[in-house]
Amino acid sequence: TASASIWDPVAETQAAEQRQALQIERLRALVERVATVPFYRAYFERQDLGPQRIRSLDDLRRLPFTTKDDLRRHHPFGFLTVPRAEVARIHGSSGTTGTPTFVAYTKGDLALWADLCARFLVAGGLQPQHTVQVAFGYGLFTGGFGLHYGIERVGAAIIPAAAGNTRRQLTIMRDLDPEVLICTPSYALTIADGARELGIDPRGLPIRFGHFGGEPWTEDLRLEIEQQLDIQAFNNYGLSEVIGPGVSGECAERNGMHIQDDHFLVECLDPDTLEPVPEGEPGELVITTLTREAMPLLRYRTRDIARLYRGPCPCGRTSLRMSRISGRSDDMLIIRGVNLFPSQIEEALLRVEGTTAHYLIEVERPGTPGRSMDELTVKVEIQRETFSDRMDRMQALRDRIAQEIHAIAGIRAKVELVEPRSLERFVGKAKRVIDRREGS
Ligand code: ADP
Ligand code: K
Ligand code: ZN
Repeated sequence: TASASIWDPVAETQAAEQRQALQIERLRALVERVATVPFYRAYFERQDLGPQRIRSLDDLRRLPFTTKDDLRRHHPFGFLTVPRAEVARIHGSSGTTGTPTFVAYTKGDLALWADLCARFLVAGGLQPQHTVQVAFGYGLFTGGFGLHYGIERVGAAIIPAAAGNTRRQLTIMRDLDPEVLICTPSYALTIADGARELGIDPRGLPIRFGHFGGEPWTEDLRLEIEQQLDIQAFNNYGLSEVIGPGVSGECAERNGMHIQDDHFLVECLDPDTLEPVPEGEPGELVITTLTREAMPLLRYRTRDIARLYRGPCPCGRTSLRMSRISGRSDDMLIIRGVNLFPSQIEEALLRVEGTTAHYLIEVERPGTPGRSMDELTVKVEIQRETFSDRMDRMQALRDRIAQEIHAIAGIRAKVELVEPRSLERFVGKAKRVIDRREGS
C-alpha cells in the first residue's frame, strides 16, 4: 500500500485560515502582475479594478474569466508577463479540441511544477528507491516532461519510455522491474491487452502503482485496471494552460484529488450562469493560477466538470478536494435533448459481464434535415470467451448493455458487438466519439 508520507508538510497540512491568508496575499500580488497583460488591463480599467480591491477571496468574483478562445486570440504570447528572455520552456496543449495553444514557463515555473508533481506522486506512494516507467508522450504535451521532473525531484529512477510501442514497454518492464507506471488510463489498458497478446499475464508484471491522468476515466475503469494489472491506480489532474499535471492528485485514501490550492484557486461554477454551484454539486472548474510567473491566468474556464469538497482528509492534508472529472463540457453530447458524457457509456459497459472497456460512440442524424432524429450507436468489444455463435446469447448481451446505458444515461442506444481487438487502441488520450451530425 501507499506510504503516508507528505512531500511538503508545511504547505500541504497548513491550517485553513493560514492558507486563506496566503491565498489572498497571492491573489492581490497576481492582480498587480497581470495588469501588464493588455487583455486584463483593459478589463481592470473598465471596472476600476486593482490590487487594492482584493480584500477577501470573494473578491475573486470581480475578476474576468479567461477562455481558450482568449488565449487563441492573443496567440502565441499575448498573456506573457515576463520578458521573452526569461522564458525557459514552451509547451502546448495537445489540441484535444481545436487548434493547440502554447504555454510558457520561467525557470521558477518549472521548479514549482516539478514540486507539485512530487507532491501528488509521493501522496500516491512514490519513494526515492522506486523505478518509474513514464509511458506518457514526451513533447509539447505536458504529461511526459511534467511527471519526469517531478519524479526526478523525488529522487526515484526514471525510465523515459514515452508513449507507444507497447511491445517495447513490456520488454522494458520485464528487464528493468519498475514498480510504478505513468500514462493515460486508456494506455494502461492497452498495455494489459498487449501483454496478454504476447502470452504474458499482466498481473505478473512488476508494476505495483499506477499514476494515471490526462483524460476522463471512471471509478469502474480504475477497478478494471487494478484487477488486470494487479496494481493500485491513482488519479491525477491538470491542464497545460494552467501548468500541466500537478494541479491535483489523490492521496492513499483515494477519496478525491487534493488540489494544490496554495498555488491554484479553483471555483466550481454553473457553466451557463457562471454562478457557484452548491458545494458538492457538479460544475465547471474555473482556475486562477496564484503563483505562475510566465503566463498567469485569471479564472481560466477549463470546461472540465467535477465536484469540489472541503473537510478533513485522514491523510492530514488540508486542501480543498475535487472529484474525478465526469467529462468536459465540450465533450458532452446532446442526443435527442439528453446530455450524455462518454464516461457514462464506459460506466455502463464495465457493469456488464463479458464486455471490455474498449468502445466507440457514433452519433448520426439520418433522414431529411429537420425531420430526423439523432441515432446513437455504441460499438463494444466483447471478450474472446464471450464471443458465441448463438444468436440468442449475443442478443441477450446487447439488450443487457442497452438496458444499462438506459439506466445510467437515460437514453436508448443501438448496441453493436464487435470482435475482440477490432477497435482502435490508444497510446495517449483516447478518442471515443464520432459525431456525424450536420454541423458537428
Ligand atoms: P487538451 O485540452 O488539448 O487535451 P491538455 O493536454 O492540457 O490539453 O489536457 C488537459 C485536459 O485533459 C483537462 O482539461 C482534462 O479535460 C483532461 N484531463 C487531465 N487529467 C485528467 C484526469 N485525471 N481526469 C479527467 N480528465 C483529465
Ligand atoms: K499520470
Ligand atoms: Zn488525503
